[in-house]
Amino acid sequence: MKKVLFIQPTIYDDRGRPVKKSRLYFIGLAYPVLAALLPEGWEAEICLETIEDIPFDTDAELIGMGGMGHAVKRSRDLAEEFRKRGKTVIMGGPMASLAHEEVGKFANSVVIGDAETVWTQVIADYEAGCLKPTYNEKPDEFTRPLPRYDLVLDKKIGDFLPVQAGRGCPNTCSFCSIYCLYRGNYQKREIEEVIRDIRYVKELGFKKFLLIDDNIVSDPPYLMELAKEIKKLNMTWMSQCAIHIADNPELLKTVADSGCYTLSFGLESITPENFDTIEKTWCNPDWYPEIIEKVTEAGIEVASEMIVGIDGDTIESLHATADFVLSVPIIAPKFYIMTPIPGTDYYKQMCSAHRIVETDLYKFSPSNAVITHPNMSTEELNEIYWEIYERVYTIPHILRRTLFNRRFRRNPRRYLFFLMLNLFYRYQIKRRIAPNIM
Ligand code: B12
Ligand code: SF4
Repeated sequence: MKKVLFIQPTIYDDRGRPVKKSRLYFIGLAYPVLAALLPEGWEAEICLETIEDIPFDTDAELIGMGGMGHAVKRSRDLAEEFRKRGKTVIMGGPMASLAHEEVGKFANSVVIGDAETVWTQVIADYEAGCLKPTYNEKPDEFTRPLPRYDLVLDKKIGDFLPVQAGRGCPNTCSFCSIYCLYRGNYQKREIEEVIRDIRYVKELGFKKFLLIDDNIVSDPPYLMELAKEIKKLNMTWMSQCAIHIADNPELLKTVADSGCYTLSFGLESITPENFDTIEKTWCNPDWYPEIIEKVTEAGIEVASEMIVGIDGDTIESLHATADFVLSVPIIAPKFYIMTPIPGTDYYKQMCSAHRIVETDLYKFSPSNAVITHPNMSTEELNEIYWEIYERVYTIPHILRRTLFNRRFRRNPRRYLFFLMLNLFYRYQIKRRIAPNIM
């Protein structure tokens, strides 16, 4: 048997050490899918570096790797080490796709975009000795076999598995990797196929799953039908979506009834003029308190993602952002410094405006300002980023969000989980690691 070793690399901390954890709650779906698509005669192994040592002396001949955002720096270092050892390294995933020229410098081959239709060709070309430097084929339809979850089941992962219904998003936010990869297209799988995967997750003994779609409300009638089918499986789930879901009370109720208990929203900012800058003009922050109230009242907790340092921000508006987050029932608020991800439209704009001050692409992290700002210096922006986090993650605020939450009695176990999550984020903030479950 020939073998591919898929590595989900970890990330470096601010002292350049690979971050290690005792448990990895979120696992990606790419490798269980790519393993399922391997032709006969090939076997696969998955290494989750955050919780496992890299088997450098592996008997695998192919190494398959991704790497998200600035975390691709770790993939580069691992790729170089494996190539010294005579292995062939294939890279893929969103970052490799958007920055394929850079990634191509250290990988033997880069798969740009979704790999379902091209992966068997990649393997065939490798076996024939004619691996191409890049592969780029857009699948017409979105279908795939059952993911090889069995390859991760004996690892220290969370109590849920990832499932995907659709990919891409109809919106066109200029800073977003998903817009720049899918250009406003939303591709969805047949509902029976998605339910087949969820049922399999249940058969494996899991009561929860993570719907890893970019925006589950991209096609509301589809989501309505999917949620009705999910309900029959009696499981709980979480996902991410645009705020539009709150405009449709029937859909919101159906999604909540189907077992959805957390949705993450890209709220981005409370400064209205910022939405023109990032081309997310359909968003109005004045609606946020009502939307958050509607979603939590439906029984779904709101997690939020916000950007710090869009052009319209001032030091005052950023402090007001922290006040806002503390004034509404958001269970897990997260912040990111405005970063032009290579390959995105926003990156191109920043390059043309000569506003990028950091030349090392691998330092484009969510806690490091890399572009000039009209109203503050990069140092001020970096400082205020951590100040906001410190203010939002004090022990009293964490307790208010979780244990003293008026919804606590509905499901104490759930809020104990959120308490642990908030404490974990606080622990990371104290160590100046941008909060993430990884
Ligand atoms: C789950 C998830 C996580 C999890 C698990 C991470 C992991 N290492 O797998 C956690 C929470 C830990 C995480 C962390 C981060 N993430 Co993340 N994450 C996701 C999410 C929601 C789903 C990933 C997934 O499983 N998708 C489903 C699979 C099937 O799709 P896929 O990964 O795209 O894979 C397909 C193709 O891309 C390709 N492919 C993918 N990998 C490979 C590898 C090879 C060898 C080949 C041939 C092909 C291939 O084939 C697959 C089938 O078509 C995506 C959003 C998204 N749409 O993907 C963001 C996303 C990938 N994350 C992102 C980012 C920025 C991060 C962080 C840097 C966040 C941060 N600021 O700290 C960290 C980095 C952590 C790390 N160690 O690398 C960005 C990446 C942007 C970019 N330009 O790279 C995304 C796109 C979110 C977004 N909208 O911006 N993430
Ligand atoms: S709504 Fe979210 S996923 Fe969709 S393009 Fe905008 S930022 Fe990206």
